[in-house]
Amino acid sequence: MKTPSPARRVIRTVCPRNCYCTCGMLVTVEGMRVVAVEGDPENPATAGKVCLKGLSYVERQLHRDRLLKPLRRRKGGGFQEVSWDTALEEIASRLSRIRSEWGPAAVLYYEGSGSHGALGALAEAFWRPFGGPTRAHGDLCWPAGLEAARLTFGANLHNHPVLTRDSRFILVWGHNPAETNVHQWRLILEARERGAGLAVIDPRSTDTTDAADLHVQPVPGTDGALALGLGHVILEEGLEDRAFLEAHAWGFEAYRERVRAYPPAKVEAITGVPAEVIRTLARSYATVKPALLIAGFGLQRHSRAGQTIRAVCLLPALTGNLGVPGGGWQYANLASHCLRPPPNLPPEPVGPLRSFPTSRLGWSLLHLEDPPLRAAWIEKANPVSQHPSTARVLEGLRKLELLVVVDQFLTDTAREAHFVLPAKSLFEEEDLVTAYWHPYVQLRQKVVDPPGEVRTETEIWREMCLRFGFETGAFDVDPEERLRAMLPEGAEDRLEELRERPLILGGRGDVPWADGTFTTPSGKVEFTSEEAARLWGVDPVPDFPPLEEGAPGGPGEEFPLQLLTCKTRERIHSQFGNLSSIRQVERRRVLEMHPLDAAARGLGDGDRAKVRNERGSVELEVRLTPGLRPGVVHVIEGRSVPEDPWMNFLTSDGVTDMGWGATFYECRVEVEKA
Ligand SMILES: Nc1nc2c(c(=O)[nH]1)N[C@H]1C(S)=C(S)[C@@H](COP(=O)(O)OP(=O)(O)OC[C@H]3O[C@@H](n4cnc5c(=O)[nH]c(N)nc54)[C@H](O)[C@@H]3O)O[C@H]1N2
Ligand SMILES: Nc1nc2c(c(=O)[nH]1)N[C@H]1C(S)=C(S)[C@@H](COP(=O)(O)OP(=O)(O)OC[C@H]3O[C@@H](n4cnc5c(=O)[nH]c(N)nc54)[C@H](O)[C@@H]3O)O[C@H]1N2
Ligand code: SF4
Ligand SMILES: [Mo]
Repeated sequence: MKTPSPARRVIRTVCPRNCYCTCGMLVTVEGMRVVAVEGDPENPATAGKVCLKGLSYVERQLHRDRLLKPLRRRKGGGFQEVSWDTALEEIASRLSRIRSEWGPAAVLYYEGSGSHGALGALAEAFWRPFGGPTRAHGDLCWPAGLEAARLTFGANLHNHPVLTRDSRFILVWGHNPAETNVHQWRLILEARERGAGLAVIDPRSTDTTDAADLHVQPVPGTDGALALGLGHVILEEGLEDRAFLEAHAWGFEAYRERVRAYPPAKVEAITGVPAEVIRTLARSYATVKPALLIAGFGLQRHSRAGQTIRAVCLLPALTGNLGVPGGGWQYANLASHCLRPPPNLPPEPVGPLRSFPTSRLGWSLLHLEDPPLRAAWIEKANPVSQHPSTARVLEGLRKLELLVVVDQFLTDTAREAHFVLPAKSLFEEEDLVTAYWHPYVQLRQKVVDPPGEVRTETEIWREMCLRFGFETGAFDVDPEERLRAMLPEGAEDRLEELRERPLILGGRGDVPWADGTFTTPSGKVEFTSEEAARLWGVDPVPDFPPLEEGAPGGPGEEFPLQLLTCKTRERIHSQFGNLSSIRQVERRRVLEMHPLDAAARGLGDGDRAKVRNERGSVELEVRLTPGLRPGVVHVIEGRSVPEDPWMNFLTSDGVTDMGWGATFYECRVEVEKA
């Protein structure tokens, strides 16, 4: 056995990726080297396990591609290393000139989801006194569903994840937890071992659907109709929970009227799901108790997202599954989102501040006026890979006078920058991290110092403030005192405890709504929401307006196939794909296509094919995939290395009906031999 080095130590920290799990981790360090990562058994939801990506941090931490010094674009192309002073001086002087010539709104500040941590808010210490840059609102991910659930229940909360084990029937809808929430998957499998039924609604076959008793494959984007159809059967057969509805439903009669218009035969015509399957699913879900409905973010990446999630999330209320251990509605759990902003932030600038829906980034870079965007600062984001309508994003970024990107790697976005500033990793700064599936606040303890000349974003913003002569009060605080002050009122003295274990500090209980209190305007579950109509101009009762671009039979028959670009187990979006530990095991990017669709186009397994629409075209190898719903094609999203396809050249920069989300999965294409 190797003798442990005297400097060998194990430090508790947390994975800050945009991932449901937000795993607690124990990191072994020797000197300044991370030598092992394990799961933290103190986190009851993530139970001492991390995924392959978590394990791969050992490779990622000091990977040869990691940026260690600031880079400045060379005149003839390529980059040269420069000192921090040179980089920040030049950036500050160019930003300052643009601000005085065009005003602060000529600068875009955009922060993505690359790393979660409460200290990210320190960017405000610079941008507020700067006068307020243009920003993006909404996001690329989940906001339509968040808003739909908020309108219905008053908040986004769900049962403690471990209560999944007590479920007797689990309905997973537009979600692939076997890949995207591996801890939820572990709990679902435990419930299965204890006898729970599992139904999955997904147009694709996935590891999740492979384990189900019932796999339902609707036409993508038609789930609103399917949910209304299930409501129809449940009411027609008297399977609703009358006592719950009498006490807690608002606007129920209008909902009853609405679902009357969605009998199974009509829903079959819209969704492609046989009427008998709709009946079977409705009966299983409404009669086996407690039943848990888990809806994914994949369900709401189209323009009717909000109305769809409203229709889906009423089903647990209709069947009396809310406020019940083992039952419930799972979409997002914001119970841990209870932290306060960092102390001493300067006040917000007065006056209207400009922003645009995130998915419209490319368009906004190209077309915003008064003032046009002249500069952008992008951190924790890789929009050239991750935003829709890549052609517009690239063109928009290329016309900027100044693009600053803060990242660990030279990503597709960083390659477009005038300056690339090297970013810290998760191990290099102490921070607080919240989650969106489990209820724990965790301390991301610092594990090692940043390598090379890497600086934390906190230091970068402080330096920028100094260069502009702004107050640095938000930075001149002891880092531990700052984190203490960010804990919720009354919990300030619990920072030391967080070094030992994750804590529930939000105080919302393990089973929300067990007391029947809903924080909606009516105090009840809103089957009818006047607020939805007022804020978003939608029907107050969930309805099913067909997609603009999404569904076959609609306009655009020229592009008859629906393209989905979903997540994969081995990466988080554009992250991790550059690591050899990941590349050794991950699946290739291929065009998954139903054999019937392929045959109709003279394509066979392994052929090169061109996927195209009016926005762009991408070449890929065909993989015949009988498990797909015919009419649907799929390619894994996220671009980490040059050989990955650029799928977002094809996607549209549409905006969801609520919450300003993106419409990645409302994407029609045609495929032909390349
Ligand atoms: N390994 C890994 N885990 C991740 C991530 C990652 O990149 N990698 N990303 C994290 C993030 S940011 C997110 S947002 C989540 C997303 O996690 P999920 O909610 O699982 O989202 P998606 O993979 O987008 O879609 C899930 C499933 O929905 C199906 N689907 C697509 N359109 C429709 C539809 O119209 N109706 C129905 N019924 N199903 C549809 C897709 O075929 C897909 O299998 O995962 C998080 N976890
Ligand atoms: N076609 C298609 N496109 C999609 C989706 C889809 O389903 N299909 N899903 C969408 C969804 S759900 C999401 S959430 C978005 C995600 O979009 P992004 O948030 O842009 O995604 P990431 O690839 O995770 O990129 C974040 C970048 O952050 C960097 N980074 C990591 N840690 C740090 C840090 O501490 N500091 C700094 N400065 N940088 C850091 C990483 O190296 C990476 O380059 O993508 C969306 N795009
Ligand atoms: S990527 Fe997700 S599952 Fe993997 S270690 Fe991080 S939080 Fe856990
Ligand atoms: Mo996301």
